[in-house]
Amino acid sequence: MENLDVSRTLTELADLLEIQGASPFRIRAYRNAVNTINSLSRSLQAMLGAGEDLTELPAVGDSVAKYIAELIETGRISRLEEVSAEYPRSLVQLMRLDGVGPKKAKKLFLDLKVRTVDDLEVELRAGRVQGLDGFGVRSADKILRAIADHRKHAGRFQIHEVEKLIAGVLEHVHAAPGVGRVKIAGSLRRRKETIGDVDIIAEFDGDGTAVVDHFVAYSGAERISGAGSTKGSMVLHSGLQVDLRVIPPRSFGAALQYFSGSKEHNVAMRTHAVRQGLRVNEWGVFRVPDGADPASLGKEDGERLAGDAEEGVYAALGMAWVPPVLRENRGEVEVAIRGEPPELVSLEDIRGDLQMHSTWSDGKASIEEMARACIARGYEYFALTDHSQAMAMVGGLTPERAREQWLEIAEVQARLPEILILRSVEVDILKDGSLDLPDDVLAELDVVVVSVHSLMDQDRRTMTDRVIRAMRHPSVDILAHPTGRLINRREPFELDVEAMLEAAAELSVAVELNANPNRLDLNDLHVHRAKELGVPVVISTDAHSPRGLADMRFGVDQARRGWLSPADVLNTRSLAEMKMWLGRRG
Ligand code: DGT
Ligand code: CA
Ligand code: CA
Ligand code: ZN
Repeated sequence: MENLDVSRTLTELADLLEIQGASPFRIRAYRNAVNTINSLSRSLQAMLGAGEDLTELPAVGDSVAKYIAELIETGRISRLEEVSAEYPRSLVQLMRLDGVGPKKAKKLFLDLKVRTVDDLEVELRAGRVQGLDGFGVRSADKILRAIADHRKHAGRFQIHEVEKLIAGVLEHVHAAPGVGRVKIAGSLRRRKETIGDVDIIAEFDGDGTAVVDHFVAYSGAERISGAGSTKGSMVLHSGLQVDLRVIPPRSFGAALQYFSGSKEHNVAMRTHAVRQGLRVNEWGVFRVPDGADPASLGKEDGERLAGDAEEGVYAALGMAWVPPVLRENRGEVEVAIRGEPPELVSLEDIRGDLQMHSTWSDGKASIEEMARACIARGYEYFALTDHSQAMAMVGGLTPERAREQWLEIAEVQARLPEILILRSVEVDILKDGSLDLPDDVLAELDVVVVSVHSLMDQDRRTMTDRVIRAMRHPSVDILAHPTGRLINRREPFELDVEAMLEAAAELSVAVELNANPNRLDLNDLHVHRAKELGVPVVISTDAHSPRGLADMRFGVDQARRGWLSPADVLNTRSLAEMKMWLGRRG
């Protein structure tokens, strides 16, 4: 069992207890334990196996430690089953809908016997929810929209979750006797923000039955959905499906290419092959014999031109190798045929991070801790962007506190000359597009980052005008998480991204690609458009702890999917160049 399975189950328990109305302290304790588990680098199962005492972990008390042990040993938590006898587990999905929450989920269950999202939709459409205390027509509409979003996302996992769930599987596949190369294919290799299922290919010479049997014997499998001599599929405890294909060495590269997709990329490749009298499939690239009807050929008929290595597959078709992040049929096939693959930004190009929080607002680490973590990552500069006063519940900075913070920044800066700390604030864009700090404070910041955190349900026109008005303020440098989406949880708000980007180009404002894997906002298509319009993109982590700084790679992957080169990304610039950009308005 993976740590993520444990933390998901504990979260479910905490959610159900919250619906039941248990002590907020107990619920808080479980959620804190979940945070600890999520940041653990070692496997809980291995720690228990080695006889370690889990209560030595931060925020893990006796009862949580017992639950973890029970879950890992038996696959269940009896306390969770007790609570779910009273409040069904399906209510957790309900309470996670935007506009519902634990109290309303409880009320819906007690008053209308709503147990599932489907039940809720029926009741909403029948107009029976609208009359309940605490629900109005407006909130009913909002919940209906949330249900539609929920359906759209159901079953897809976020990339950072998948990485955690799959690490053990890969190790397991590598350990299968006689297996050679093992590679991840599919959407995970293309670094998509969400993953439907994981595709793995393993090289093996001969009948693959034993390899497949080994694969599906994985301890983390909840059930096996298929096992044969070339292919196996299993579903992990989390619900994530993993497919394995066993491939002979001569076809390994072709299979890697085929199963990496996307389907649309493959279709375009195949069309290009046919034009040249060639055939490409998961077995290799073959020359179609003169006069042969391609439809009647066996899978490996014709002269084999490539197959063992992926580079060879592209080369045989007269194409440059295409980085997997580009394989979405968005022009990459044509570019590869011309032999001009675009230069893509990489993690090593990043020289600073322009959004992060400290304990001055909702961050968990001090300014100095964040600065040292940035130094450890080799950065030349970073911007400290605590929230502004409108975010009162997280201690957003008033003008007075901003000035106090500058004193601490100066102290830390004096101790750490190896990095430049840029004074900044993530300033709220208020209802009408005005900014949440007075002009004199904004003028004294090195970087002004602005973003929307309130009234996210404004109509398109109002929201677009609001954001563009904020960008017109002469102090503004960066628009952060421009669409406000939370992947699988909250849709982007109504914003005309095209109009926003045109304004950014005109006003010389940069746009953020927020690297937090829950956001990835702007997305790949948006940053591609920013590049076309000449708008600089900043890849920022929005870290709330030193660990959050490591999310940079997710942002870089999304930027690569948007074809960004180092020159398109603002924070690849050296300190001197960055200072020049910040002083661009004279
Ligand atoms: P996912 O799993 O929904 O996140 O997306 P993928 O891209 O991983 O899709 P998946 O798992 O259904 O299939 C893996 C790859 O196999 C896919 O990217 C391309 C290839 N593939 C699957 N079905 C077809 C097909 O009908 N035609 C072609 N040309 N390729 C296919
Ligand atoms: Ca897949
Ligand atoms: Ca698949
Ligand atoms: Zn924010």
